[in-house]
Amino acid sequence: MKNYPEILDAFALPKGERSAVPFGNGHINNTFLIRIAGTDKQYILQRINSYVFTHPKEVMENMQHVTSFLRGKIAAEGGNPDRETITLVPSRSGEAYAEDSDGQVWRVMLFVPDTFSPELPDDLGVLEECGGAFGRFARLLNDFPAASLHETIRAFHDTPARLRQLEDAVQRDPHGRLQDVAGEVAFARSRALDTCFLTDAHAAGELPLRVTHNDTKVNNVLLDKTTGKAVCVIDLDTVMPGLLAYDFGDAVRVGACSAAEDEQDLDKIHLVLPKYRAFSCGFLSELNGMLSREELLSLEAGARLMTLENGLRFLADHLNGDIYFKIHRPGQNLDRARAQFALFRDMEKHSDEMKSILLELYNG
Ligand code: ADP
Ligand code: GN1
Ligand code: MG
Repeated sequence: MKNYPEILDAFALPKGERSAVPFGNGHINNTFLIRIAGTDKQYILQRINSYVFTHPKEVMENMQHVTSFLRGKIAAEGGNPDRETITLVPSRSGEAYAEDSDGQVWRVMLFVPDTFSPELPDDLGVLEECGGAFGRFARLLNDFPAASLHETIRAFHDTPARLRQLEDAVQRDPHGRLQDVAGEVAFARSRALDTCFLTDAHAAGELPLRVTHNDTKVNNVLLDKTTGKAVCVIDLDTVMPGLLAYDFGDAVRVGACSAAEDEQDLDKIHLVLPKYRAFSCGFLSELNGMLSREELLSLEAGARLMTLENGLRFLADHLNGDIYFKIHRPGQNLDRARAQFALFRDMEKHSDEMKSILLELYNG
C-alpha cells in the first residue's frame, strides 16, 4: 500500500518511492513533509482548508504572484530566492496546484532545509530575527501592485466585524455553550469601542494600506538552525492589502507573550517587554524612513487589537463548535480565548511603555 496521498502523482516530482508524514503546528491547513527515496530532496505538501479559504484557486494566484515578485527582489539584494521565499512545485499540467477527486486543492513547495519555526521563543535574538523577517517582508512588498491581489478572506482583520461575528455566535449558541462563557462575552462587549481604533484611523486617512502578510505568528518564520538568522516568511495564504499594524501586532501577540496561546493558567500570561523590544527592534530596522508618526504609533494599537481580535475569534469558534481552528482537546478554543483576553488586559496596562519603545527605536 502507498504511504502518501494519491495527489502527489499530480505534481512534477522526481521519481522514487515517496513517504509523507504530518508536519508542523498550523491551525488551518493539512501539512505533510514528503521524502523521496534515493534523493535528498524534501517537499512540503499542503491541502488548503476549503472551509477557511472558499476560493482556494485565488489563494494560489496570489501566492504565485507574490512569490515571483519576492524572488526578483531577493535576487536583486543578492539573496537566494529558493531559500528566502516559498518555491511552488508545479503540477504535471503546469498549474500552481492540483485538485483531487473531491475538489480539494493541494500544493507542493520546496522544503526549506536546515531551518526551524519558533513556537514560543525565549531567545531575544530569535525575536529580533522574526521582527526583521516581517519588516523585510513589508519593505520588499512596498511597491507590489496591491490591486492585483484577491481578498482571500473578506474583512480578515476588521476587528468590529469580528465582534459582530461573536455576537452572531452568541445569538445562535448552536452547541449550548453560552452559559459557560458569560464572563468572556461580557468582557468582549466591554471593549467594543477599542475594536474600532484601526478601522477608524484608516477610514480617516491616517494609515496607509500596504500589502501585508496578515498571519504573522512567529511560527510562520523559518530560521537557520546553524546561524539562527531568519531565512523565510511562509504561510502566504492571507497576503492581502492591509495595515502594517496587523503584521506587527499579530507577531507580538504570540512572540512577546510569556505563555502559549492556549495557556490555561491565566496568572502565567503577560506581555514580556524585553521580547516586545527585541521584536520591534528587528521590525523597525527594516522600515527606516518609511513610516509616519501615526503609522509608527499604530503598531502598539495593532498589538492590542490583534490580541483582542484573536480572543473574539477563538471564543466565537468555541461557541460555533470548533469548526474553524483545529483543536487537539475539548475546550481548547475557549482556553485560547481566555489567554488572549488575559494578554490583552496586560497590554492595556503597558500601552504607554509600548509606544515609548517604538519612538525610541525608530529611525525616521
Ligand atoms: P498553516 O496555515 O496550517 O499554519 P503553514 O504553511 O504555516 O500552515 O505550515 C505549517 C508548518 O509547516 C510551518 O509552521 C512550518 O513549520 C512548516 N513549513 C511550511 N512550509 C515549509 C517549507 N516550505 N519549508 C519548511 N517548513 C515548512
Ligand atoms: C491561524 O494558519 P495559522 O495557524 O498560522 C489563523 C490566524 C490566527 C491563528 C491563531 C487563515 O493561523 O489568523 O491568528 O491561527 N489563520 C487563518 O493561532 O485564519
Ligand atoms: Mg502557519
